[in-house]
Amino acid sequence: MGFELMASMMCANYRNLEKEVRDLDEGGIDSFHIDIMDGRYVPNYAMSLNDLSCIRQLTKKPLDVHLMVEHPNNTIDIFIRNLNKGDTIYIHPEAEYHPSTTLQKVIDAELIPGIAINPGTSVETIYEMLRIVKKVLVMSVNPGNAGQMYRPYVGEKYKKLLSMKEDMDFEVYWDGACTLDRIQKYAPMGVKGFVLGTSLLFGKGRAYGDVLSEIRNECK
Ligand code: S6P
Ligand code: MG
Repeated sequence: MGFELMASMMCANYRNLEKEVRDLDEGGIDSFHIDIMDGRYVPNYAMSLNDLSCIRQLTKKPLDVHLMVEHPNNTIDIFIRNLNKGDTIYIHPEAEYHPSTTLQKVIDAELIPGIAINPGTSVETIYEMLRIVKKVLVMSVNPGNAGQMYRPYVGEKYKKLLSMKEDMDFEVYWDGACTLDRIQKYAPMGVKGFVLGTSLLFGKGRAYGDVLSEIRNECK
């Protein structure tokens, strides 16, 4: 079963970020998930542009940038300049007046365009954008923090999006409270990738490579 595992870097040990990136890279992570917040769209500040740029230099693997900011159109160029072709930028469509304009900038820069949708955002409200984006990051927790409570009602939204992805040409990704049993349930249904945070990967006192191998073995 082919699915991707992404590391939520806001959960990493910042006392030695370089070692964290190298351990994850060598341990077999597929990409690095970078949560950028502005203290307005969500009530928190997580990673900075400097963190992003540092990680971009430390690994050849793709970055997955999740912008939880108001009006991403105002600052998206800065992020684009610090990324490589093949990296992804997700915006939250309700955070911008004309999200399709912002997504077009991502497409024009030959990055991968994505939208992130909150537990309370319905598929109907983002329907047209599904034709523009390549990735849909479904939040299964309310955005802004790691270690948040899983919102079980998102299960129906995953099913709905999975039933539309072939026709509309996008993939579905999971962000928030990702546990082994949820990968075991949703990867066979077609969820393409999972963001791993405190629920499964970080702060466990275990080598990242061991955890990642175990997930892949248990979800064959
Ligand atoms: C939340 C953020 C996420 C979390 C990640 C944490 O606003 O977008 O990427 O960092 O999901 O995972 P966990 O397992 O601690 O919920
Ligand atoms: Mg995220």
